Formats: sequence, structure tokens, C-alpha cells
Amino acid sequence: MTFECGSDPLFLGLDLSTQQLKIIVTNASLKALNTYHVEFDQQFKTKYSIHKGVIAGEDGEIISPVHMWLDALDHVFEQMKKDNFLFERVAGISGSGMQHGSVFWGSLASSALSLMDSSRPLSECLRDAFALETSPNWQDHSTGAEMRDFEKVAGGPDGLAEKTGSRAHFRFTGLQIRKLAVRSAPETYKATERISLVSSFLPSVFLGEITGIEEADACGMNLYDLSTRQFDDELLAVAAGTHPVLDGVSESERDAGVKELKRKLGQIVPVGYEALGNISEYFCKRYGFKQSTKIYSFTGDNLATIISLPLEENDILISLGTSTTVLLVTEQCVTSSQYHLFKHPTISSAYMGMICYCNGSLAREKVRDELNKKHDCEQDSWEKFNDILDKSKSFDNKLGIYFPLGEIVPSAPAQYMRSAFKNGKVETVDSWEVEEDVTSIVESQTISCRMRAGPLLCSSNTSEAADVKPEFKKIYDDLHETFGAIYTDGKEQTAGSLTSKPRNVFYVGGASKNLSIVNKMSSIFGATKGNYQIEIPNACALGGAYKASWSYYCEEKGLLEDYNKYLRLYSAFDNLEKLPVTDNWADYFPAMGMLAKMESELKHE
Ligand code: ADP
Ligand code: XUL
Repeated sequence: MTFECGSDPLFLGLDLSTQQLKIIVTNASLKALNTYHVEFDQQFKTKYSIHKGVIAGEDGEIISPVHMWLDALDHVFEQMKKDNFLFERVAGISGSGMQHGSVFWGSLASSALSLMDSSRPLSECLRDAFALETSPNWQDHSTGAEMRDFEKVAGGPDGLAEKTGSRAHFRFTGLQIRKLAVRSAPETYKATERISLVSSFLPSVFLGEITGIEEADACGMNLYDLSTRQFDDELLAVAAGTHPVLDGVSESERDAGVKELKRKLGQIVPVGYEALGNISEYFCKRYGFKQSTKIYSFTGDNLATIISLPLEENDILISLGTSTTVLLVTEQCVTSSQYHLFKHPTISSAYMGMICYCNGSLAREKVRDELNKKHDCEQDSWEKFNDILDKSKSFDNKLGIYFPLGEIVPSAPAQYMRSAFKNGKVETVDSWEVEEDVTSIVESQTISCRMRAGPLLCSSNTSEAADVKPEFKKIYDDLHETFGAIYTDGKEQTAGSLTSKPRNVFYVGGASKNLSIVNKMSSIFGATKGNYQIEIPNACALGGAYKASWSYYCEEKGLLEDYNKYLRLYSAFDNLEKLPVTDNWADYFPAMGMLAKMESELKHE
């Protein structure tokens, strides 16, 4: 084990994800000292009949066994014990759980949790604690009927997004609750004493009592109202299966249903540093934690990712993995049915915007493969692709849309579209050389992010053309004159949203290693401060450990320290190297007009 001697406090950050449980250990200087993990398929495949951590059922149902997570927790702690891990030095624990997943506790849960016998494994102690032994997983697609119900009641996708931060999604917890209550197992719903998210399940186990749902992660339920910061009664009625219009019940049945679901969900745990309580005796006796070990609220995995860095307002983190995920910190409560808005997990006034695209790396790989075939290059090489990209300096009035898979944003089936801007008009082009596709795919993917991030950036407050910063006035006026009003996802872009710029952009994930792609993207985004290519191994677990450490610090000092300021007390973040980027932001104004026009012409099923 690699721990220095002494009695400095240690912090644990857990990450309970689809395929594994990971624990990272940090010290009070935010140094990651060690990680431990268990892969579910490696350890529990036969016991729980899982494949890639889940069980696929009928009609798109995807579930995870809850007992497996308890086994996983014991397994990792046993591993740590064998490694002579100093459990007694742990001062605080926090972490993350995959978003949207829920746990349905039964009537025996509270007593089982409070009476856990440290000589027996967790799963045995909590054998009778669940009304449902499986948890709906975020990959589930079985709630089509519920999706329609939620949007019907909330005034369509935009109405629901305006209230809760997201339109209805199969995986969102409110829909999963309604499915259980109305369709799949009403008896189980009735027998459910409490409902946790994955992120509130783990701290409940640590505390030995059921804790409430953490506020930022609550935004992934389609039940939480961003403006009141509470669950919304009407949406609760839908989830409980007691909505007068949908379910034909009386007002009093509705009220009883809402009250009952509120009780099952418990109080929301607001964004903050206060401990939920101390670790339960079970863990002290079984593993040697000290009784004063604090348990802090856990949050969702994407939310934990953004707190693994001191991201400030207008900073963007782009994950260029198989898919592309854009995470953005903002104070603007600007919702859209095309992305998600969550409360920020450590900054009470802020939000996290999340845009998920299906067509990221795989779409670029298709272009690369075709290019390499044409030029007889090695199949997996990015050399030729990068060479072309590096040579393209500014926008050449050609743009493509590359959706080999159906896309989430904008919502559209698989298709391709190529267009050129000529004589003041956007004209469809049947085909062009694959070399054109290289620049075009990176440009259009970036412009899509830029247009959707725009309204969330703070300078987007400017709604009148007259208020646009003088240096941007001419390009904005030209854009407006050529393309007229520009709409993205049904909403008109304002002068401010079109001319806003991010502060920093951080690139992570597989394709972020490709500096040609990253440089091109950066030149289009026009970040005012810097662009960075970074690697954050175990980001969700690390974010959890940092949250524990920050919370502990605030509690010790008895004051709320700004989260990012706290992270910066430790200089690790100041060594990031800026990418040398040529800013071509202004050149890409016509590309925004073009993309908006092209998206309006996409085929729909
Ligand atoms: P995941 O999203 O599954 O966690 P990664 O973050 O590892 O995966 O990203 C995988 C993707 O990264 C692959 O689809 C691949 O196309 C892309 N990738 C990896 N290296 C490069 C590179 N040098 N240039 C462009 N794309 C790359
Ligand atoms: C986010 C989502 C996934 C899960 C699992 O909305 O469904 O990212 O959080 O990682």
C-alpha cells in the first residue's frame, strides 16, 4: 500500500457504475493515493446472470441486481483489507452512482439497515430489505407509454423540460416509477417503503438508514421542479399512477397518491457540504472505520465528473468517447428539450448542462476509413485525416450532417446531408470527395455543440441585437441579414446566444488524444481563456472523493468555502498546459446559419 505514515485524514470516492464499483482514495491535499475496483461480470456473472453488468428483459427492459452491488461493496472492502488499507484514517466518504437508476426498499428495510450484523456480508444482512431486488438501469427502453403520459401532462417535451430540465426519457426515474405503479407490478409499488436513486442507495447503506435523494441527481427523474427546488405535485401524481386525467382517479385519490409517493421519496438533500451522518457500526466493526467517519451525499456520475475539476461558469468539458457528451457549468437556467439541465452538485446557484450526441467518434471513423481506403493508407491510421484537417484553415462554405446512427440532438433517424452555401443560399449537394467530409464532419459536430451551448453561456443574456458587443456587431448583423432568424431545436437564437463564447474548453476521452481534431474544434469554439486536452482517470470516483474532502473541510472550518477555490488550494490544476489554438470563431458564423437551415430539412420517421 502506498500511504504515507501519519494521521492525515483520507477520503473515499466511490463510483457505482453499470459494469463496476470503483473506490478511489485521496488525502487532504486532493492527491489520489490508490484505487480499488471490482468488475461485475468478472466476479458475479454466474451468480446474478448478468451480461455487462445488467440483465436484459422483454420490451427493452434493462435491470441491475441490487444485491450484486452489496456484494461488490463487500468485495472491494475485503480487497482493501487484504491490502492493509487504513480504514481508521478515513474521515469522509462520498461518491457517485449511475444516473436515473432506482432502488425500491421494502417494509423491512429500516430495521434491516439498523440491525446489520458485522459478522455477516451486507447482502445477507439486507436480504429482506427490498421490495424489488432489481434496479431499472439507465439503458432501459421499456417506458414508451410513460414517456407519452409525462409529456402529455406537462405540455409536451418543451413544457416538461422547462419545469424539470429535461424532456421525458425512457430512463428517467419518474417514468420507471409509473411503469411499476401502473403497469408492471402495482403490488410491488404498494409494498415499497422508500425509493432511492443509485446515488442515495450507497450512502443509505453506509449510514444504516435511508437517506433522501440528492438534489442535483434528483434532476434526472422528470419529477423535480428547477424553480421551486422541490418535487412537483402534478408530476408526482403521474409517477404514482394517480393522475385524474391519465388514471381516471378522484382529486382525493390523487392527493393520497402524491402524499404517499412523497413519503417514499423522502426529503430532497439540498446541494451543500453538510454530512448526512456518521458511518454505521457495521462498517466500523467489520472493516475498522472509526465511528466519526462522515458520510456525505453522493451524486450522479456525470455530475461527479464536473466536480473532478475546478470548472467555473461558462467552462465546458467535452468527452470525445464513442459518443460525444458536453458538460457545461452555467448560472443560466435555460432549458431545452434537446439537452439536460441539472443543479450543480456543489455550487448551489449553478447548473450543469449536458448534451449527449450518439454520432461522435464512430461517425468520424467512418469518414476516416473511407479516406484511408481511397488513398491506400493503413485502415486505423488518423494520419491522412489529420493532415487534411490541419491544412483546412477556415470555413469554406460547405457543411455536412453525418448521422450513421439515429441522433439524439437533433432528434433524427440515421441519415447524411451535404450542403454548400452559394449566392446567399444553402443548396444540397448530392456528393463530394471524401476529403471534404473530413473537415466538414468535425466542423458540423462542433457547430452543433456551439449553437446548443450558446444559450447556456452567460453572455447569452443579451437578447437585443443592439446590445451585442461592438466587436461582434458586424458579424452578427451579416448573419442576420443572410439567414434571418436562426432557430435551434424550435427556439429562436438570440443575438447574445449566437455571439457568446465559452471561457475554457476541456477535452477528455478517446478522440481528445487527436490534437488535429481538438485544435479544429477549439478554433471554432473560440474559448476566451483556454483550451486543454486532459486526462482524468476515474473522474466520477475522483469527483466523489473531492466532494467528501471539501465537505469535511467546510464542516471543520464551519463555513462554506467556494468549491473551486477549495480545489485550487492544491496547485495540481494550475499546471494544465494550454493548447496553441488559432481562433477562427468569427469565420464560422455562416456555418451556424447553414447548420440551422440544414437541420430544419432533416428527414424524420
Ligand atoms: P468510451 O466512450 O467507450 O469510453 P473512449 O473514450 O476510449 O471510449 O473513446 C473511444 C473512441 O475514441 C473510439 O471510437 C475512437 O474512434 C476514438 N479515438 C481514439 N483514439 C483516437 C485518435 N487518435 N483520433 C481520433 N479518434 C480516436
Ligand atoms: C446520463 C446517463 C448515463 C448514466 C450512466 O443521463 O443516463 O450517463 O448516468 O453513466
